[in-house]
Amino acid sequence: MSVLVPILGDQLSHRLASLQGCDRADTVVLMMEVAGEATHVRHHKAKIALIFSAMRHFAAELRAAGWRVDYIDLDDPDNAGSFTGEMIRAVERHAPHLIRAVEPGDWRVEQAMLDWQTFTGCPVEIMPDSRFLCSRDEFAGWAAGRKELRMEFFYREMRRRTGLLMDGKDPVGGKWNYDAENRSGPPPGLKGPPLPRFTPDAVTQDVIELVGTRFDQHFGSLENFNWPVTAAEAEQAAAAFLTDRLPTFGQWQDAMVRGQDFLFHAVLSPAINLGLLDPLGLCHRAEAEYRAGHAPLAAVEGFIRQLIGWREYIRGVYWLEMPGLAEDNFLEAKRPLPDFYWTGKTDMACLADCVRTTRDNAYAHHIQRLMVLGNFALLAGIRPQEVADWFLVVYADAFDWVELPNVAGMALFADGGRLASKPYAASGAYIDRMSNYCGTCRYKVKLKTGPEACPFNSLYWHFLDRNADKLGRNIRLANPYATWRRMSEDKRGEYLASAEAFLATLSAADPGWAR
Ligand code: FAD
Ligand code: DLZ
Ligand code: SF4
Repeated sequence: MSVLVPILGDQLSHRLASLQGCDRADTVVLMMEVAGEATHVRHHKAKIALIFSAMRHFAAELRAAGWRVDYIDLDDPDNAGSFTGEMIRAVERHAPHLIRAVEPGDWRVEQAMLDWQTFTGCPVEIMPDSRFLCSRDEFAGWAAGRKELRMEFFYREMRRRTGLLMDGKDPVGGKWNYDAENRSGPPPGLKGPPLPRFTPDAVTQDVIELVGTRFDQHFGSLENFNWPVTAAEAEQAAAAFLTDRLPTFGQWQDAMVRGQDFLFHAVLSPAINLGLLDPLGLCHRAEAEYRAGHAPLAAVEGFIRQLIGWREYIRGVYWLEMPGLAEDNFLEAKRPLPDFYWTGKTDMACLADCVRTTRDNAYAHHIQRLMVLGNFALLAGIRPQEVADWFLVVYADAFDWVELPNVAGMALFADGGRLASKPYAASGAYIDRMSNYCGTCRYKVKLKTGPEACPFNSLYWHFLDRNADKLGRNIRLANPYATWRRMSEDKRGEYLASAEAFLATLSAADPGWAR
């Protein structure tokens, strides 16, 4: 009689709840490379390579630590191609008395897990994922009775709970949030320090070859593969961030520079989401940098807010709002995703650069995702489900629990404002202020209408106008709506006609890129 412990590709932590208290002699750890996970949406090649390589390295570490690991390769001729199919086969091989799993990061996978007992005939225990600070139940308790879920209030509770950046009951420095100090546009020549290099070892090279062959039609490049694939490599990446980039992380957090793909960002989200890095440990180390005088408070608070605030909050929202969140479309957006999201072929320099870094690195930083790629989809009225598929495919850090609330809630307002108090809609002026994109663009950011004008400018007003019945009473949009109403009818007509003319030039993407 043994316990079967399945470990999924984003559960690669030695402290995983399901391993705790298990007797190594009596436990079989099951790890499964299954085509169904790579193709339910057609993930970026580098993301699949990262996950398979990290899984293979983690299996080797478990074996070295004395665990018995049953590892199913993608190329195994008997591979069933799905988690459930592999669970059935594993129960036949090992005849366990219990399957002990940790809740997955995807509602779809949890639905499958809930059926494992029926399909295998073996009892299934699903444990909370203790790698998060706030459990699903705790978040639901916090959210109960609140009409709007604001991250800021949740974050303060997390600060109190963890004691991070606290002086007794008060926040260090007297303020909870230093976001206002983290919004500088880039000066000419702004460059981030180089990222540490992780030369692919034999395991990673094998996986890169496998992915290049099996998933050659998927989006994205494998050429620049430079992700940490073990906890030790992730630790090197974290150490480099804390010394080289954290001190300036805050100031340039919202800046975008053409060709500068990482600037001062952590570039740690894939490692954190896979389980190779402990987010709370990172926060303590960031706080230590502040206390030692190596990094300013605004930068450290900003970083800690992302991890114990945004990351935990986003996960809570996902489980609270699923499965409805996946179908939400408050603004009734219907336009298909434009093909340039896949090809990068657009005259809009900002979008072209964001798609390029996405294709080359399976990475774009937060403001590129929110204020360029997301903002365009919001203003142009792209169907949220197509946008969410795109975001889930293209980023190495994208898992449903974190991608979907960020896309549907934060970027597209598809949840009608449960997550954000107003849509993150912006015209070209914002992108111009925060980037050096506009100088190289064939469109003119200062022009408001006409074929030479930046499309974001007319799309912004088109968005407000067509959604006036849904957004017109939002107090945070009172100023832009007042400005819109003050414009002459001719001016408004010019904006709307310009936007319509631009929208008519968009060609729809082949949906086969995503599914
Ligand atoms: P940094 O900017 O250096 O931030 C530090 C860490 O904070 C990140 O590593 C991440 O773990 C955490 N973090 C910051 N913001 C968020 C957030 N909004 N939600 C959750 N965690 C956050 N993040 C993902 O991990 N996976 C996704 O699929 C994803 N999709 C996104 C889609 C959209 C439309 C938007 C606007 C944001 C999305 N994010 C996603 C959040 C954020 O953009 C990424 O976490 C960040 O860009 C990762 O890069 P980094 O490690 O350099 O982060
Ligand atoms: C994303 C992904 C991919 C591409 N492949 C696998 C896999 O073969 N085996 C595995 O265990 N996990 C994989 N994953 C990650 C899962 O999709 C992820 O664990 C679930 O979506 C839950 O977050
Ligand atoms: Fe983007 Fe408009 Fe600037 Fe061109 S002018 S880079 S489209 S914001």
